[in-house]
Amino acid sequence: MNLYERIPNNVNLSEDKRLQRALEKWLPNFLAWWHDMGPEGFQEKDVWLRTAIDVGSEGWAHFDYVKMPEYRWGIFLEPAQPDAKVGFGDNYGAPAYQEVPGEFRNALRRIIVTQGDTEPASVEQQRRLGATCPSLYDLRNLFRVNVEECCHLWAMVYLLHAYFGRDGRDEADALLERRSGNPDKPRILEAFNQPCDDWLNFYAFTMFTDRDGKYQLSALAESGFEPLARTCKFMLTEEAHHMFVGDTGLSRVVKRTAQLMNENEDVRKVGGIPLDIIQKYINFWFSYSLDLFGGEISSNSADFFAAGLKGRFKEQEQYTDHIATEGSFTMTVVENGKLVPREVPLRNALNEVLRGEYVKDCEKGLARWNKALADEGRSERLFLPNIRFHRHVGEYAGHSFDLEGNLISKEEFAAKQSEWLPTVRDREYVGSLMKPVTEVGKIANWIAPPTSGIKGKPFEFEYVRL
Ligand code: BYC
Repeated sequence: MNLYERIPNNVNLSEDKRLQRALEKWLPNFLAWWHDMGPEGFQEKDVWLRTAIDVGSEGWAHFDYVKMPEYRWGIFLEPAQPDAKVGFGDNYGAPAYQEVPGEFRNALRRIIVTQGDTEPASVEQQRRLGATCPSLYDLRNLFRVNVEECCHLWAMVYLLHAYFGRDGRDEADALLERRSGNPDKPRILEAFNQPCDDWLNFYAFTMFTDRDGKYQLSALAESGFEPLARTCKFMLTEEAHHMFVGDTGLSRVVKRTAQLMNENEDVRKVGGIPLDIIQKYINFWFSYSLDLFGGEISSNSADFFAAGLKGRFKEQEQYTDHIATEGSFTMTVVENGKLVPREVPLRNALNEVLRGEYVKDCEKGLARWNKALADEGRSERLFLPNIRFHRHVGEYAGHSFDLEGNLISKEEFAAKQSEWLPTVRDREYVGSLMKPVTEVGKIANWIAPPTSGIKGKPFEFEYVRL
């Protein structure tokens, strides 16, 4: 198999025999996984996708009809910076690591495996959504997200194959063996084991969970391990579209709900998604996505920073002190049944620092959706729950909080849960609206059309040829 000719790349694959051999073994397993766990149906259909054929802006923004199994998954790294340095931590200013430093090998592999695991997990979560698409435009966006997540999987597999030898190859195989939501072999992070089986879930997932991706990748794009930094910089260019799908998708749902409420206050009677259900989906995905940043107080985050492996969001742009041994961070913790402030050495609080950046970004989305409500003349507003609400990882896990972040009893939480988080009936109602609309230019009743199409094409374009 002349493999490297089929794989667009800028990592000299044609000259790297060892990498070629590793990929030759992995590629058929990947295609088998895609066949079993990738999007259900539509595999033989032409989808108007963007295929990266080169890192230059011309090359990675190439749009055309492609059948998904023929999509040219590639391996791209941002061009190397001459004289790159470790940008933070104990080795600040030393030459960037071009190979894996022995003492950080396990930590680095763990970060790469965790990142890599999320990519196929999300495709597994979304695999049945095609059957209920609200429009061809949305169907195409779903498939673009799916194939690009696989590019990100490839990127992590490249790092494992190229830099970690035997155990890297084993980890790359395991990325195709775990399964989202499978109790015997679950995905590593919990948000990636949650069902994402209707389009409201999909928009909330791409808004909130993909946005965690933006912050994690940004932190890794600062890494002193240069191949990782360069890979993540390239991946970030694709992440923006995924968040766009979620942010504008939710905005369109909110807009349509507001329009339908203006017709009939009980939107269920006119086939809309009630605002209280939208709020519950926000509460669910925001809280699960907050967990993805890890514990508030974390020795792992301190070790990753000290080693120069994982920085802060925009480490170079936003900070002047790249050592961070001096400062402290005050956070709220639970002590003897009360919320109290605790001062934590800055390096141990870096998960929380990154989470804070993420929350600020999410708030901008909420402002946009509330503007959509205001534009339709509605006075109702959506909001983000407090960061302590419904957490399963870190300081707040094991305690119960209301939406404002007040500590409450388990019993109080249980009594209120159905008002705060999607119930089976809510999910069934949303599910009942999910009927496929596949006629060119048509859209489901529960969502507004987008304000424009993709890459200069109108909404009324045959984004998927059925
Ligand atoms: N679920 O010190 P701690 C994306 C574990 S999304 C389950 O608090 P740390 C995408 C942790 O493993 C971005 N377990 O946390 C989005 C540790 O276990 P051990 C993905 C969890 O390590 C949409 C223990 O708890 N990228 O790209 O500082 C579609 C204590 O750990 C969870 C990354 O995550 C959880 N949520 O931070 C497609 C970047 N959280 O060692 C793609 C790489 C923590 O005690 N990952 N644990 O057994 C990391 O940098 C870190 O591993 C984490 C955790 C930020 C995830």
